[in-house]
Amino acid sequence: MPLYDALDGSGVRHVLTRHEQGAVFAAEGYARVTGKVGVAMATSGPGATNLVTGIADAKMDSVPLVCITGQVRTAMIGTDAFQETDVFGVTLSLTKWSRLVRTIDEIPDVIAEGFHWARSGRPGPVVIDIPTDILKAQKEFTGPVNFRPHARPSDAHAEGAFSDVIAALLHRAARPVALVGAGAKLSGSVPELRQTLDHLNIPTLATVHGLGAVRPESSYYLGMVGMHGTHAANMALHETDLLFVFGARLDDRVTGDPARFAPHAKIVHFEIDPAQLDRVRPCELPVIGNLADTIPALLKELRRHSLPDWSAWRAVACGSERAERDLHGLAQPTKRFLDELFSRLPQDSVVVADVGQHQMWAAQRYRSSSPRGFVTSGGLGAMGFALPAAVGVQLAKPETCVLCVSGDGGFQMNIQELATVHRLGLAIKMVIVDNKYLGMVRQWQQLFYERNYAETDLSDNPDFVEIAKAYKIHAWRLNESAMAEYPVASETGDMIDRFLHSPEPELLVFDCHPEANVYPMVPAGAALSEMVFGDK
Ligand SMILES: Cc1ncc(C[n+]2csc(CCOP(=O)(O)OP(=O)(O)O)c2C)c(N)n1
Ligand SMILES: [Mg+2]
Repeated sequence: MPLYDALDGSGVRHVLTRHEQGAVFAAEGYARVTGKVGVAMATSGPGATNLVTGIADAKMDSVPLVCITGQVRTAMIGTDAFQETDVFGVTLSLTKWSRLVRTIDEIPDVIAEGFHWARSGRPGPVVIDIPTDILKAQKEFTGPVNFRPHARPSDAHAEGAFSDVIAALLHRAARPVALVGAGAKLSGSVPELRQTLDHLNIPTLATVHGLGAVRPESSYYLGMVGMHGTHAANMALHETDLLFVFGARLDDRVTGDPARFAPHAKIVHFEIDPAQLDRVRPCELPVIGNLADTIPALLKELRRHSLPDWSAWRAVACGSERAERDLHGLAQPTKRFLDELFSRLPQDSVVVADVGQHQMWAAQRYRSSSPRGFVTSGGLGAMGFALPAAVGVQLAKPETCVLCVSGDGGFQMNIQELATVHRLGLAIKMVIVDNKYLGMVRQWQQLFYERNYAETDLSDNPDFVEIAKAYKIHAWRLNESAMAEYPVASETGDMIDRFLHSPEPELLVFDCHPEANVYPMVPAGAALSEMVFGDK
């Protein structure tokens, strides 16, 4: 209350969500599209613990976040006071940096240092816990703030230092590949990365967070890697003998069986966080630093060397026999629907996806070259992320079309944020891919548990159109039969256009086949070369 009392009229814009998890995901949405620090606040105890999932999510996906939590008064700490939780302790393993404030004098420095750690190096979450007596105390701020970040040695030394090694590796390589992760967009080095890739002209792949960093129309681009990546991308990884990794941590959804990941490759890893190196196996050459420094240095070196002729390898890796292979028919209408939506989106729109089958279909169909245009909870995979994250994205970019794609399960995890959407009049375009299942889990039950769909049936879903109405949000329903004709009938197309271009919030419920599956797929424990393309 003392903080809210002071905030009122302070000029800082505060957005009230309906659940603290909504607040932290909204702050993440804001941070993910702007690169600026998102801030979420919550009261002590249950308010603070409701932030935990968002903090874990920000840690996994390198999102700059400052969470400010209220704490019981200093004298009561450790007494099991009313609404006391040791938030510092609870979030210790999830934060980059955290602090329990003990005196009012610390506040300016703690805030400065917190924001510094959230956005410096590999971005991540910070927690600042402030007891209520300190929030109530008054003191004139006379400045200055004493905190000064430690000067880091310049990354410029990377220049030259690795050129000979890279040149030698390149000249010995017959099948080089580039893998692009989140680091390119986080560091703001996408233009330089694209120049580098154009120069290298080698088969190039993206992780889910790398989508948009590579121009999808580039002749050398093979699409997304990993469990639901493209056949071409995964085979290129399996065959490569020299792998450039640009800002990706090689998570297990990317590598498949780590023991059999890129088995022939020497790895050159461009990475800001040394802790992410050698996770799968030792790399031949780590290039530690901000990609904004190391990629331009690489490009400069590359331009001084002539490169071998890799056209035969390019022809194999990008060849038509590796074109999209998905022999599973039941998901076609949903994929067409997403294609239809994405192709009608205005340029520079942002797609926010929740977690599950719809997320993977959306990632597979996403074809934009907007580096921060695809927002999803990748590392943690937190259902309920999309709707509140879309709130944060739309607040950060009021003029941008924000398309939120959720599942019927995940949408119900933060459905209360429809009230925030309505209250703020945010023109978010919300889609629920309604397959009446916790679909991704059901898919695994079908494939690996003999179709025992234990506790994944959502056939008693509420009527989402009626729910939206109760929140005073316009809603529609579209049956997958509308996608039987392709290209779609003009009325369907017009309806999708009206939906996307409406100045109001809109919800569109798409009825998806309950047993539609995501393919291709690398089964758990398999190598990337062991993809399956449809149901047995
Ligand atoms: C908070 C949370 N709980 C559980 C899971 C495990 N999980 C992953 S996908 C999924 C099903 C998602 O169902 P739905 O939102 O309907 O999306 P669909 O897969 O059907 O498209 C579940 C339960 C998770 N990722 N996050
Ligand atoms: Mg579902």
